[in-house]
Amino acid sequence: QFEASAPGAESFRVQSDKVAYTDSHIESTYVYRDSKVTKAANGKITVLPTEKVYSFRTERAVPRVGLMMVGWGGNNGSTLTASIIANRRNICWRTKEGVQTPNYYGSVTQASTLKLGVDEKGQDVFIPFSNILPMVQPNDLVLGGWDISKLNLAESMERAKVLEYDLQRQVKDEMEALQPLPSIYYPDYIAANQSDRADNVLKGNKQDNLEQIRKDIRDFKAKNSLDKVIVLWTANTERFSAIIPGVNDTANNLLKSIREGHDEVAPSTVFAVASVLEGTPFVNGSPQNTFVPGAVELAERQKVYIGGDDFKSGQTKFKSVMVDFLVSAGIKPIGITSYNHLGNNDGKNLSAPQQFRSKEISKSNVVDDMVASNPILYKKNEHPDHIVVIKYCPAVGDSKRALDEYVSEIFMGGRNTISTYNVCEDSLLASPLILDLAIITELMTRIQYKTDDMADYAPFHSVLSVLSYMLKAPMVPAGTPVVNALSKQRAAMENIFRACVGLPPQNDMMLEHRAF
Ligand code: NAI
Ligand code: DG6
Repeated sequence: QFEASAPGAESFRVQSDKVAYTDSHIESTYVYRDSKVTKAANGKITVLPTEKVYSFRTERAVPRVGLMMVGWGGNNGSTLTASIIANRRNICWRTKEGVQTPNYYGSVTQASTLKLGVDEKGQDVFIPFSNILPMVQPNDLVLGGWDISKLNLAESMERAKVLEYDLQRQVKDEMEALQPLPSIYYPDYIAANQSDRADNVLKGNKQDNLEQIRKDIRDFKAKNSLDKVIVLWTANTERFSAIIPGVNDTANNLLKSIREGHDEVAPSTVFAVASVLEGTPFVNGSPQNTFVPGAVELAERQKVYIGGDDFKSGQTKFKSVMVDFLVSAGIKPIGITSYNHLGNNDGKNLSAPQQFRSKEISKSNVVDDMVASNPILYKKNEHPDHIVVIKYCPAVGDSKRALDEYVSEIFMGGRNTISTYNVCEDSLLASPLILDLAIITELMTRIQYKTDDMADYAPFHSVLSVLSYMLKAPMVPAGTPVVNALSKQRAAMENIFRACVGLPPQNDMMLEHRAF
C-alpha cells in the first residue's frame, strides 16, 4: 500500500493552506469541532456544535535522544536493550522454527500503520505510524540506566530467560559492556524477597540520592552528546505511598520531605523529582503512585512532561477492547474475573501483599469509562463485579498465563460467558511499549500549540495523557476524564498527530462509497 521510506524520512507532504513547512517546523491550523451539551431545568437537552481554532508547531529536526531506564537490568530493560542491538545490527538467530529476523512487532509507532487518505481509485493508503511526524528511531536511542542489581546487561539477559539462546549468544559481547548505575533502594517499598539482588545501591540520605540521580542524568547526557533524555521507570512495582498533608501534597512539601529524609518518599518519586528538576520527562511503567500530588505540581511548575502509570500490555489491553465491544454492542458485562500466573521476578515481587495491591488497583479501574458511558445498561454507580488474581508460579518463567472470564447479561435476561486464555512472554509485550512511550514523549517535547486567546505557543499540559494507549491506569490532568477504551486512546493519538500536519481526524464514514 505504501512505499517503504527510510526510517524517519519525510514520506508525504500535505498541500493545503492549513499547513506550512518551514526549514525548522511544520506549522498547521486546525479547527477543533466538538458539541456542547446543556440540560435545562425542565430536562430539555440542547446541543451546540462548537469550533475552536488551534495552531500547532512541530520541530522537524529529530534530536539525539537518550533513554535511561530505572530497572535496566530487569526482564523488560535487558530484553529491550538486546532487541535494539539485534535490530541495529540486523542479527538473525536460529530457533526450532527456522531463522528469525529482528523486528519491532508490538510497537504501535514501529509496527502499525495509519490511514493517510484514499487514492484516486478510492482505495485506502496507509503509512507507517512513525511517518506521520518526524520521530526518533528506536535504533538511534542511546540506552542507559540504573539497577539495584549489579549484573551487567548480558548477565541480566541470561537471568531473564526471555530471548532465545542463539540471539543471546550474538549480542553478549555488546551487552556485557553495559553496566547499570547504582540505584536507590528503600527496602520497605518493594517485596522483601527482592533483597538478595540489591547489591548495587546508593549510599547516603534521600537528598544525596536525589542529587546523585540528577548528576547521573547530566553526565549521561554530556558523555553521549545527547540533546534530550527520557527517564522511564521499569523497575519493580512499589507499594503505594500514603498521601500525607505537609509531606507530599505540594511540590515544596515534597522537596522538603526529601531534604528531611521522610520515610514516605518512594525511590520512584525521588527519580521523578530528579528528572523533573533536570527538565527531563519521566514515565512510570509500574502501577504505584509515584506521582504523588507534590510530584505532579512540581512537573507543572517546571513545565516538564510526566506520564504513567503501568504498562498496558496483554490482559488489560484485551480487556479494554473486549469490554468496549460488549458495552458498545448493548451487552452488559456483569462479572469480569481475571487470573494470571507468572514466574518471572515481577511475579515474585507481586507475591507480596502490598506490591500485589498496587497492581490490583491499576488492573481494576480499566473499564470504568466504558461502564459509565452506557446508562441504559448501568444505573449510576453500578459496576460489574471485577476480580483480579495474580499468582507466582516459578515454573512458567516469563511466559505469563492470563485466564479471563466475562459474564454478560444479554437479550431478555440471558447470559453470555466468554473465556479467554492467553499465554505470552510478558517482557516481549512490554518492551515495545517502552519504545512507544519514549518516542511519543520525545515527539511531544517538539510540539507546541496556540489558540486565539494565547499570546504565544505553549507546550501541552505536563501530564501527558496522550500516552494512555500504552498505560493501564492513564494519568490525566486533574479534573479531566480518564479514557481506557483502547480504540479511543489510539484515535486520540493518531488524530492529534494528524492535526499537526493539517489533516482532519480519521473518520470511517466512507461517504464516497455509500452515496450515489
Ligand atoms: P523485573 O523484576 O524483571 O525488573 C525490575 C528490575 O528493577 C530488577 O532488575 C530490579 O533489580 C530493579 N529494581 C528494583 N528496584 C529498583 C530501584 N529502586 N532502582 C533501580 N532498579 C530497581 O521486572 P520486569 O518484568 O522487567 O517489569 C518491570 C516493571 O514493569 C514491573 O513493575 C512490572 O510490574 C511492570 N510491568 C511489566 C509488564 C510486563 O508485561 N512485563 C507490564 C506492565 C507493567
Ligand atoms: C502479573 O499481572 C504481572 C504484571 O506485571 C502484568 O504482567 C503486567 O502488569 C501486564 O498486565 P496486563 O494486564 O497489561 O497484561
